[in-house]
Amino acid sequence: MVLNTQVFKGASELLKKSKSENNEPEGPVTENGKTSKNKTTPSKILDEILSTLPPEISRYTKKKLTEVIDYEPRIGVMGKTGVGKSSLCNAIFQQDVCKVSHVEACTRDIEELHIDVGGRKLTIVDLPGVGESKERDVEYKSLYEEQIPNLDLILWVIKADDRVLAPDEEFYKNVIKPLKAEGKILFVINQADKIEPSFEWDRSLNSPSTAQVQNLETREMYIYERLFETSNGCVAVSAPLNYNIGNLVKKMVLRLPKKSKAGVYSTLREEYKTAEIKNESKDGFNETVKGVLDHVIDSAPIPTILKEPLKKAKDYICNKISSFFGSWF
Ligand SMILES: Nc1nc2c(ncn2[C@@H]2O[C@H](COP(=O)(O)OP(=O)(O)OP(=O)(O)O)[C@@H](O)[C@H]2O)c(=O)[nH]1
Ligand SMILES: [Mg+2]
Repeated sequence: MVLNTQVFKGASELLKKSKSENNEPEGPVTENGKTSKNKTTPSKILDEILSTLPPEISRYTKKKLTEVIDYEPRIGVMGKTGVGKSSLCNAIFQQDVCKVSHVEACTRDIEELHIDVGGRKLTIVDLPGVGESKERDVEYKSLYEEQIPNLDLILWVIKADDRVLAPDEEFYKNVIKPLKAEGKILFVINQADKIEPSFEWDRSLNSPSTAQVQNLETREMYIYERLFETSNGCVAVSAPLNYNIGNLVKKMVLRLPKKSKAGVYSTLREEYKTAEIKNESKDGFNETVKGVLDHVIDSAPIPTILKEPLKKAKDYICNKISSFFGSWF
């Protein structure tokens, strides 16, 4: 009973606050005119935002929201050896501090690359298998079965001038399809500069000639027919030349689950953090926060009538948290 009154009182206070305050300006919090990314730690902010809720609910909500804020995305990369997987990751992500670890997965050792950008972490999982012997597909199936549920997205890299697609096709059919993992895959045609006639690549504009564009489109269509579903999406890039990486990043962020967009956003190279990608990531973050609050309200051990003020206070909490997006991500 004490809890019920507290909930009601807390939610009403939040409501009152929400009416008297305007939304905070977007962006990092400033202190003495200086912007600081890490000073406003989510923990302190959440304590403040949730302070009027009863302790039990506040603690639980904080735990859940911290999981959302601290989420560390995991991105898989796969494709035959030498297609440009490492070059591609270098082109997409900031890699100020990184370390590589070898993780035992099934009977194989897989490589994980850990990116840390000012405390925001992301893991790239280098997935082996494509282009190896067909006999090992069964073994790879169990490895992928183990890995895929923990991946937010998989980039499957194919070389633009690779004429032998059969190994990719086999792997897709034998490993990916049975695991129903098609939805997590985004195909990347790398080494676009090498598509015929490769001497026509415009170095000053860093772009393909008309004939190369046509051949890239034909290639994409061919891959679509042979390999994957239209829902997968496909984008042609050249990693070391930074050609079309912005487009790839956009497709990646659109395809990511809502919960991981913001985490990925924060580790992108600055040039790819466009307003569009930021908005998409922020929307994903806000939706996830809303989902957490809905869950908390639904599962709180209080009568339905007392949940109403909490529901109204939800918008206030969401707006408050959202206003810190710029300083956290
Ligand atoms: N011309 C051109 N060369 C590229 C491109 N992407 C990668 N390369 C080159 O291809 C070679 C292999 O690239 P990596 O990024 O090491 O390929 P990988 O898939 O990580 O290779 P493994 O880790 O051995 O499987 C390197 O010499 C790269 O510089 C591209 O888009 N265009
Ligand atoms: Mg590599």
